Amino acid sequence: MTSSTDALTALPPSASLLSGGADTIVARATAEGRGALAIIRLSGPRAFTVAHALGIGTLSPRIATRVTLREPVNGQALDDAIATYFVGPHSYTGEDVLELSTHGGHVVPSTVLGACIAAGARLALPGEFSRRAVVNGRMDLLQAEAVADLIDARTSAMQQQALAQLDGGLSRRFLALRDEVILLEALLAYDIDFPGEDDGPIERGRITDGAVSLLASLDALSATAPRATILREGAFVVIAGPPNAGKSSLFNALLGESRALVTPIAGTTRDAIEAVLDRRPTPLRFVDTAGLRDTDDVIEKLGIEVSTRYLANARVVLACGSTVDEVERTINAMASHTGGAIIPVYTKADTRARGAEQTPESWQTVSAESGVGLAVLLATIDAAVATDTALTPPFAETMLTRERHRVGITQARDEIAQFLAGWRSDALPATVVAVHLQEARDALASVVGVIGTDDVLDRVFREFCIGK
Ligand SMILES: Nc1nc2c(ncn2[C@@H]2O[C@H](COP(=O)(O)OP(=O)(O)OP(=O)(O)O)[C@@H](O)[C@H]2O)c(=O)[nH]1
Ligand SMILES: [Mg+2]
Repeated sequence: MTSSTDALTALPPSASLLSGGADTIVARATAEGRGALAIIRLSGPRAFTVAHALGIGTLSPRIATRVTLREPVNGQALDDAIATYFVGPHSYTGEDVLELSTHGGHVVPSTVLGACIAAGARLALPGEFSRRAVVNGRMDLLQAEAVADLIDARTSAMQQQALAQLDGGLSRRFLALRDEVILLEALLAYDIDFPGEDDGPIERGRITDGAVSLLASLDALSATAPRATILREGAFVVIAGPPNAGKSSLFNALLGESRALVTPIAGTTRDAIEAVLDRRPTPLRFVDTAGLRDTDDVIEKLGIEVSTRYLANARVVLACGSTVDEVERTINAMASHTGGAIIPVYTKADTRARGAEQTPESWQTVSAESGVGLAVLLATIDAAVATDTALTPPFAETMLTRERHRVGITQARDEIAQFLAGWRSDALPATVVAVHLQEARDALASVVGVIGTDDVLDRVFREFCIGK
């Protein structure tokens, strides 16, 4: 994907930063580099005029058509390509959209892109296609973020989460909460219309109950945020133990690739190395750490400090050792450093004759060399993560995936709490406490993008890549 700085410098000074303007944007939607095909996407009122300038004749909407693309000034052939035309509003952006599937590589896509610009289009800003889709009501802001998440997904759990959000799951949840606020406002309106009537149409308790239950719903949604982070980044599984215990070897074997340096020299790993294993339902983020021991070596000391910090965030600790004594000492050393589950791991099984040392049933015996015990160890880690109460609630379709969502919920929550305090004390007129309900409603609506300001859109789409 192109970096945003190139696009910004290529932007003509007159171009509107807001979408929905009269200009037609173009971008390469596929990644740069060698590949079979590239997609160049255009959106805006001049999309078809640009197509015409490139030598494309009549296109039927939504029918992929083989075309010869030509340089607009000298008519030189640029590519044998496929063009598909979508007439607005029935397109991704809601505008007229032209998609050109060209041959991939470096030269063809960039000359076609250049031809589109020569024919009157301008290079799109990051996320500008999706921004236009939001402004034109084709999707809401949460769905646009889901598009970005789907593209950026590193784990299949994140993929599933993003698809659910794209389908509108999170939007519906936010809008349902907003509707609860609107209901409270309606109930309060009765009270405003019939002030001081003891037997007014609405019992005071009904409004109180509604606000209390709304607070609980907001808290429940807030509580999903850490879980979403784990789905995106993986649950921390820290591999700990004395130097030379075989931690880096185990790390490499579990990930199926040589990521960490392995040597017979104790103290090889100085800095923590992380890598994600895409497990379902919860991805695991393994951390290989420096061996824990007392040392005077400054660099090794720093490494051990880092290990200790990782331990604090660990959901699972693999307490490794190549002797029973080492494993036991590791377990004891871990207990005070972590709140995660500790799984004792007896390493280098291939080096010992069967039954040479008796180990408790609950220990895992593994060999990074032969692969013995790795599958069982992984299943044991999955089970520990599945029963980890710190990771509840479990996977839900609606989770807060960004800080922006959490901030919106927190604002709404604060306003409802202030409303409730004012309403309970009965010290303020209903019209005054009602302002808090309006604020709560607006906070929830702006997360979905039902009401949006340009700076909210700017902040969201800045993170997108070009062509999206
Ligand atoms: N035979 C055998 N040797 C192993 C196994 N795992 C590790 N080793 C050897 O043990 C030595 C230390 O392995 P590492 O994986 O570097 O150990 P470590 O715990 O990461 O060590 P530090 O980073 O120094 O703390 C290396 O020579 C490995 O080849 C195993 O399963 N079987
Ligand atoms: Mg190591």
